[in-house]
Amino acid sequence: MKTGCLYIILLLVCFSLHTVQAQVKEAPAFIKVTGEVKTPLQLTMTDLTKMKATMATLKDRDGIDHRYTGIAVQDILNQAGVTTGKELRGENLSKYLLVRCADGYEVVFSLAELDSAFTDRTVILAYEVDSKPLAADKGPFRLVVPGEKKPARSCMQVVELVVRFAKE
Ligand SMILES: Nc1nc2c(c(=O)[nH]1)N[C@H]1C(S)=C(S)[C@@H](COP(=O)(O)O)O[C@H]1N2
Ligand SMILES: [Mo]
Repeated sequence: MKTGCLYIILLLVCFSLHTVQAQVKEAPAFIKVTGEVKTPLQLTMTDLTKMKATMATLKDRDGIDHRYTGIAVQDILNQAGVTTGKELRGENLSKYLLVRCADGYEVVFSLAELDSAFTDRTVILAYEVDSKPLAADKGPFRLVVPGEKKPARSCMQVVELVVRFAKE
């Protein structure tokens, strides 16, 4: 009898642990930079926090402002040897960045949209919101795209930045 009870309790514990784990699907604590890059990268939280920090403000879907800290996407692309700044001309203007997230959500930007030679708007890969790490279901990394009417391209749980040519 006693062992039967223990067995049932053990089963219940295992089941509840499994359910808790299933609720929060965590994204990995690193991002990959791949595609049309000189140097493919895998950047951890430690790598990113060593780079120059940039702030950006974004309203959530309830209209409340939040202050995000992260790295300018252009700086990350530069580190991977992507054509930015003076190199962003001619056929390179047909390149785009595909941002992939843990839940399968994907958004794209033309490289020019992310480049300070073309725009004053700075898109960042954020690792903190209001001076705190991002929540597990939103981070560890979130794109923050200021100056848009919707926060829909500010994608959460970013796992990969892929650079591609729009034409062959
Ligand atoms: N990975 C991922 N990011 C996402 C989404 C999503 O479904 N998956 N939804 C987007 C949409 S449509 C909105 S409105 C905002 C909501 O951001 P908030 O939680 O800061 O309000 O997240 C955006 N980022
Ligand atoms: Mo949305």
